[in-house]
Amino acid sequence: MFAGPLDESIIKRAREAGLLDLKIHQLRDYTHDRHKTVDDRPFGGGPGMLLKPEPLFEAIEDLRRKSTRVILLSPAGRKFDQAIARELAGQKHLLLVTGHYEGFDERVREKLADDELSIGDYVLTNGALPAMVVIDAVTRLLPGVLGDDESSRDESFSAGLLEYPQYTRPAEFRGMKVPGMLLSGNHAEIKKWRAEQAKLRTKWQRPDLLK
Ligand code: 4FV
Repeated sequence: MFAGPLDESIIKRAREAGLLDLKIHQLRDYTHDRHKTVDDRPFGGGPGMLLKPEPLFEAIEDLRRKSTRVILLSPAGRKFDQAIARELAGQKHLLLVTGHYEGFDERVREKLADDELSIGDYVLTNGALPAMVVIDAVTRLLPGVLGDDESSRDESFSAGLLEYPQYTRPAEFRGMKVPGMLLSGNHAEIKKWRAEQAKLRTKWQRPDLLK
């Protein structure tokens, strides 16, 4: 699952530049039975399978260092957002534990997790996608990853607001004109107009952000 999304564009460049050291670990390497078993049926019955505690405890205890933040990805986690992405970008080592099947044995959550994140209130087939989302959002905030022209300075959520409307050439398309303010060259006025637009759009589309 991880081959592809993290081997392209900005994330790929960050890895090649040594700004991000990303390793994917095979949980089955932390099993000792012939079938390399990582899952089993839930006690008390119920559908599906659960990730067993032993391989996860061995893997996390093997990979965890003093500065490590062990983060479970699951629908039960706190909602991941830009503020958390900024927080995680300041950490030295993140160990992301991706869910699979119906989830984890509860003892993993109780004993090993420093944090638990959800990327949204919906259920995915596995935790790899949430992990990629977190890796992508955090990596682009690492110093040196985004070039000047790709700055993360005044983008959506940077000031807790949605981004202001943006336009590029042509100045008129099918009778739709770019707002004159943006063609004025008056940067102080443009900055004010953009701040206004960001507030207006947030008020309309995401009033919860203003609260
Ligand atoms: C999920 C989420 C998520 C639940 C069962 C993986 C799936 C399967 N993770 N935010 N939403 N995980 O749906 O983080 O194991």
